[in-house]
Amino acid sequence: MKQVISSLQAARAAYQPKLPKALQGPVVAVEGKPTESVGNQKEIKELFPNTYGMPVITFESGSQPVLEPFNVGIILSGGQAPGGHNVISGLFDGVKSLNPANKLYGFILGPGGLVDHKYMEITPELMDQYRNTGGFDIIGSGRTKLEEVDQFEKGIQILRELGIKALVIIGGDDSNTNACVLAEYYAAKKYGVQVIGCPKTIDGDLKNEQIETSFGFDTACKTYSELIGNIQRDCNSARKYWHFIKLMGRSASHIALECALQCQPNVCLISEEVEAKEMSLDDVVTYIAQAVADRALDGNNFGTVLIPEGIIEFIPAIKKLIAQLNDILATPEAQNLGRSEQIDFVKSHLTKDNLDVFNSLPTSVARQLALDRDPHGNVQVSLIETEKLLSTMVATKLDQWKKEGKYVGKFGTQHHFFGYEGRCAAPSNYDADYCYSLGYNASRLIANGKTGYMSIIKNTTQPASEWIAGGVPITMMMNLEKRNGKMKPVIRKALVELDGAPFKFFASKRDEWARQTAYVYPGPIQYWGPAEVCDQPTKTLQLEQA
Ligand code: FBP
Repeated sequence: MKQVISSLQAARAAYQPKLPKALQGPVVAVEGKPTESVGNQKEIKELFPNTYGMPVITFESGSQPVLEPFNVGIILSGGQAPGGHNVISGLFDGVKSLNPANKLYGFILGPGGLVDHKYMEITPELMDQYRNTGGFDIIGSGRTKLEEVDQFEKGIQILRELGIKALVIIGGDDSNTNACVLAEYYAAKKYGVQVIGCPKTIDGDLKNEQIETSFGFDTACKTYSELIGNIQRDCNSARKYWHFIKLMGRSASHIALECALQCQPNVCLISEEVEAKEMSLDDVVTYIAQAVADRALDGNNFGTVLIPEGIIEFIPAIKKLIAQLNDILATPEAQNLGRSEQIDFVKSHLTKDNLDVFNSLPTSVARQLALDRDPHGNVQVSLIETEKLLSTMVATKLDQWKKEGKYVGKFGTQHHFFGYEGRCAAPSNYDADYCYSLGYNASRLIANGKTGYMSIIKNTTQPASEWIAGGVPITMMMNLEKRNGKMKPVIRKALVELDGAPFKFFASKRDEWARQTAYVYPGPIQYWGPAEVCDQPTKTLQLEQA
């Protein structure tokens, strides 16, 4: 189906994303030393005998061997993130540059498309409609977990039928973990199909020494920051509301922190700090209420509060409760029950401490924690209205303080949840270039016969020509963690580091931002204009790399 396109989209379609210098011509793969996983080395090595210990790869200018024509498959997995189409266009251009007869097939609606044999060829005409656009709609995405042998075997049938030599899986930590399991399985079976991962997620939590940032984080944070800036202008104009703004990011608070660095709100909660300080829900509420009361002393009955959506899971008492709920829900008895029976079953199996916490939560929150899980076993935090929960509890506390003569202001509230608004935004120049490079680079990993690797692009705070392209073995990022009641090999999630430069900078400024009105209004993403306006990476990345 041909899309109806806006004039901005038409102008953006003509944008040629930048590539690192090394990828602008033929490459040679330079191998580093053998690697170890970040944790549980012995167990991970046993689980991945064919893909463990491989070296980190860096591409340098060199000569590319001439290859027979081959076909490649691509899957978009999990939540949308700006730049997905550019990974595909980079891969498309990369495989075509190796041999124009090469074909790229997209599996429809995520990993399920591979298993159910639903696919389409990505033709040049189709590709050209999606260059530099947001969204994953070219082939769609899905959250089916690829982890069963039966799925892998169904996958190999269609891969063979289509003559596919390599599969590229674009996903977050869970999807790349599954990509690695698939790579290992196909390697062990000597099926001759390579599997390459690409680091995607707006959450920003798929990063480590080798991966500077996951794609989409830059655009999503800039989109939310524009909206937060607009709210702050409104807030500072009317001066009558406290805006409680929940921001996506299932576990880590990277998005909230980046938006705080960009917008300088009055309050920004960081889940990792809440956990480290062992704060209770009441401590969190008191912290916000104090900021409200302090500003009221200056006559400022307005403000902004940023809340990471995963905060509830980081409050130690609730975290303990969720861990036990996960174990209870993983038992066969629990899985055969209806939803209302499950609640009773869960309650009858909780320890006294956990039951007390469970009973203290509003019913809707307790039900969310107890029942709804995504296919990877995660609590669906985006469905919990934490912004309303916290503002209601702050209002109760302020009423109490008013009675005690400790608070003199007025407390009107508005609520917002920014998540889906940013996940399909048209990629910023940074994400357009970064994603295109990740995809193009994946074609070079394939050409060099690699499997079980993730495509990586580093040095991205420098101009694109100086970016460094290569690959990291996925096993290197793994350790064992408990999932659905069992220890599983998974890529370690990167949470906000409290001794890292972005958090430290925020912590050094937040008291000033809390009391004063020090708002910054970042405005919309710009595509054309001076580099300091259009091409800046996130503040998080700039502080990390400084
Ligand atoms: P990924 O980790 O798959 O990229 O998705 C992250 C995310 O956008 C979270 O921020 C959010 O909690 C979740 O997806 C929402 O999931 P869904 O798209 O299924 O509603």
